[in-house]
Amino acid sequence: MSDTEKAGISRRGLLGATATGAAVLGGMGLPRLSLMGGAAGLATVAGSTAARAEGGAAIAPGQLDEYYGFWSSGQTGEMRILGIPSMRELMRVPVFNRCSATGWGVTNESLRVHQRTMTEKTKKFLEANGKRIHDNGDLHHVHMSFTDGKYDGKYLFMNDKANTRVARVRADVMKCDAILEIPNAKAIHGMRPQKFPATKYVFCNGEDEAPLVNDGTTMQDVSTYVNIFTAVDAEAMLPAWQVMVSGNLDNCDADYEGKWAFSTSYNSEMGMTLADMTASEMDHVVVFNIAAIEAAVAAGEGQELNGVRILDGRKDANSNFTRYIPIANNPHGCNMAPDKKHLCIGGKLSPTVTVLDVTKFDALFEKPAAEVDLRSPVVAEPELGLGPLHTAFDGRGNAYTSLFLDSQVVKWNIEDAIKAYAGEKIDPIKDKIDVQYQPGHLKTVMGETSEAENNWLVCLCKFSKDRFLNVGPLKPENDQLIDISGDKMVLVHDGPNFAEPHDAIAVAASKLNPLSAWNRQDPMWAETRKQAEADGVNLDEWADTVIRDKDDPKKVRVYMSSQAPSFSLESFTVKEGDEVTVIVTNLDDIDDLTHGFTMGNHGVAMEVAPQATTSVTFVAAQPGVYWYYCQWFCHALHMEMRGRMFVEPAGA
Ligand code: CUK
Ligand code: CUA
Ligand code: CA
Repeated sequence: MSDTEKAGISRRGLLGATATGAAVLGGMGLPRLSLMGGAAGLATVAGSTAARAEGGAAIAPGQLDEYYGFWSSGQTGEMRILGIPSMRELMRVPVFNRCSATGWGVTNESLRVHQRTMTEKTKKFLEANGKRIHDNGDLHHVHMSFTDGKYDGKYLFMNDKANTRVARVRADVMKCDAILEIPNAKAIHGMRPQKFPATKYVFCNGEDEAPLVNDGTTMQDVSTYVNIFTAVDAEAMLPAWQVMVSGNLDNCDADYEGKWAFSTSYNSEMGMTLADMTASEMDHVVVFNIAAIEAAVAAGEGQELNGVRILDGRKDANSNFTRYIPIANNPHGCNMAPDKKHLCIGGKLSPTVTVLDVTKFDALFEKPAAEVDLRSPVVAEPELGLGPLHTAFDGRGNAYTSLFLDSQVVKWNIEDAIKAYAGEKIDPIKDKIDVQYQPGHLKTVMGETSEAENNWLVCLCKFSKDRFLNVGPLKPENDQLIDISGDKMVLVHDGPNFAEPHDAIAVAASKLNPLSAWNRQDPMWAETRKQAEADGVNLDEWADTVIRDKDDPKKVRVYMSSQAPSFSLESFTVKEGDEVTVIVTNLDDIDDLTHGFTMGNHGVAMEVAPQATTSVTFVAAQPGVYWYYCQWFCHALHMEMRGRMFVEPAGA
């Protein structure tokens, strides 16, 4: 429940109130969501209706949001943190991308994260292309780790469809600490953490099919193609097991009992062309039986390939690992309701959402698949509008489905839909609202957990068209904030966003408590500290040592400390062609005192946050003087925080 609801005041009522009312309410224990009149000078969350245009919900300067919003960024490859309800962007966390500001993708610490679970094949492939890592990604889904069906504030997991990867961000420092390239699968799309009893696994859908042994020998023979479902060990960030399935895998979710995972499949046809992929009347939802899979893995069933045990859960294998529930052709969204019972499948090509009662899944596994009614868990199938993609939930039994083609969000009641399916004369649709335009995912506050709230809905629109000043042929997306506290949905904010948030989650601020300074012993630089120790350098003190490697004289390590407004070294000398590693420890521990290290004309820059040790390796260019400087504004004398690298001719 939000502060506002606890205070017994409807937010909708507040939205129309005056500045005077705000002052009064401000004294009533409403610390964050404030009201405003036109002249109050606050950052307005503009209302969409005439009445609300005069005022709106706002977060005043200096006031904090009630919720963290974790946003995916699609092809940008990073995770973003927004405040809800202000929709202010708070931070960008580079993950699969190369970040100019922080040095992610270039610093040694980030390269280690990237390379930790890279296959030999990938390494060879990248080296052949003159690269050390893939520095692009397609990050569609970001989800937090769970304990007992609730967000536990520990990790955030995210997928990379482009390079078949899954990454983890530590919520204590909001940095990525693991990137796993999943073997045997292709294009990780849908991805969800296990909800109960805790996130032991992260479930990962392989969207594209390929030969199981993908070595070029059977490329043209599509009968050798398979799709792979992977469970990743969330703590080790290594694959735990895989299941071969019939049909591709799109979105997925997990139940509240730790028994099932489920995935939508839009290509049960295993077609290679659009015509082939939409040929059937029906596709399916795959239900994965976790206990049966774990038992088979423990018994050594199936086969091992690239270090992972793979079970055959395809249709004609008649295993007890999977069941295929027929669903109208080309479904998309896969959303488990906070009532712990109902799974909602977005019809996409069909105007319906199919509601499955997951407590009826046990019966599907009691007999061979051919002997059970695979549609028996269907308890409702309301017709909601055109292009239903994803569904979000509040804590009152309502569902909110995005209608891509209709450019609307439809609010409907799950129990009413079940009654209507059973023959009662009742309309499950409660409200519809136009959104701008073409929505994909939509999110309520903690609606993917057992703690769904009833206040906000974020709708991630794929097109903004005319909603903002024209910025050229490439337009921003539009993340809209909708007030769902009352019977009618009310649009309260347009939030332009860069390519291309697919998904987001909203987490109560109380669930998280990120650090303001790094721990010196953080595993992120354990390796660097070990090297420093071997070099006889104490990183906890003012360090100003330049060391040439005894075994490999081309390698130079430059140890520096930073303390506003200076580096411990005003200059250092290397030779042309040397492989130079600069290690900077920020001895400042004051809140927000981040330094940086940029080496001029070497393509090198990195963030050095309070108490952090970061390092970067580069090859010294042609002889001459190169200035390095702190690029993170830190002090009145920040411009003076610089030094010289002297590069001597190689032969000298
Ligand atoms: S998918 Cu993008 S709108 Cu990748 Cu979750 Cu549905
Ligand atoms: Cu240190 Cu700017
Ligand atoms: Ca299909």
